[in-house]
Amino acid sequence: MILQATARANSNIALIKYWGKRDEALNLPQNGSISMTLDGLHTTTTVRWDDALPEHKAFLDRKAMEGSELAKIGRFLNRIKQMAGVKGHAMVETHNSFPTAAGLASSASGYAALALAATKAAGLELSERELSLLARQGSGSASRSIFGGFVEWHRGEAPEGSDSYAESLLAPEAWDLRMLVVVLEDRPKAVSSREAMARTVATSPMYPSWLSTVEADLGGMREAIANQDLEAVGTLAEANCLKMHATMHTTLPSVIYWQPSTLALMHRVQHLRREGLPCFFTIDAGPNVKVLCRPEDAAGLSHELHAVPGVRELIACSPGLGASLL
Ligand code: 2P0
Repeated sequence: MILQATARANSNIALIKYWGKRDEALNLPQNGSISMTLDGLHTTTTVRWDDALPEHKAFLDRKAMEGSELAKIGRFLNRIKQMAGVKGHAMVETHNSFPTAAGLASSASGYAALALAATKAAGLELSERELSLLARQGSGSASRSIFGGFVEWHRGEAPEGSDSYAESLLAPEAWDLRMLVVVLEDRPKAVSSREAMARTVATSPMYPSWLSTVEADLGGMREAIANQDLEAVGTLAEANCLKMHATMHTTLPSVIYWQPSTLALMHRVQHLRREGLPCFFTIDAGPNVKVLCRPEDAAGLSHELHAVPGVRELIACSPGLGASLL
């Protein structure tokens, strides 16, 4: 018997970051996080469960996946196989709408699309909350990509993770703003975000400060999103991002994802803001910079940021939809 389904999920960018795990196997976070799901940066995944397949196979943009990446997908698929009681193995074909080499996070959209396609193909009808719990086990940030618009992933307390799932804070159509994803010239990441998080928790003297202030950041961000207040969202997001990077700059050995062009963009954004343009940056575990602004400022700001040396590509994203079947 052959069972097949296709799903699509958008990527997301955290405004209050997920940084540090309390359980590495279950991807349970040390702190809650809040994100915006991005329209236009998506992963489309088809899963086919096939009795005759002797092992799981996965292709990313037509290239066979192998090694630790395939093993990780295999563990995720085995969990679904067990839940659904399906026989055989899965054939996974996945495509990103953005170049994987651009250094944009694809694990969030990837595991959200995979969770939906693989469970649907296996005959399971999971709620959004159940999908979020499942996607989290593939990649923490994927728990948020199940939902559209503005999303909070709860830290939870339960040791087995049953209360660590994401929920919608504000629907994508409720508030129109832009996140400009500025892609910089890049080389392969020296340290994975997984490793950087673990190192931070283990060695950064700044990490306790991160944990002691993140609840206040989450509360402020919830309120700022409810009020649709760009100034408040942007100010908090920029400060939270800098605080996260301060924890990783102070690990042993330190992790510095910024390139000279990253810093140039940070200065440019702050300079434009001083001149009266409401724009705010956030940066994840890599050199690329994301800039929040009003829709009416997006074209002019894109033009300004493109002029910064080292900028390779700029993608303007609106709040996007949650994961869906195709
Ligand atoms: C985030 N990042 O909240 C934070 C901010 C990077 C910086 O989630 O190990 O791929 O798969 O749970 O979700 C990137 O880490 O990590 C991330 P795993 P993930 O978006």
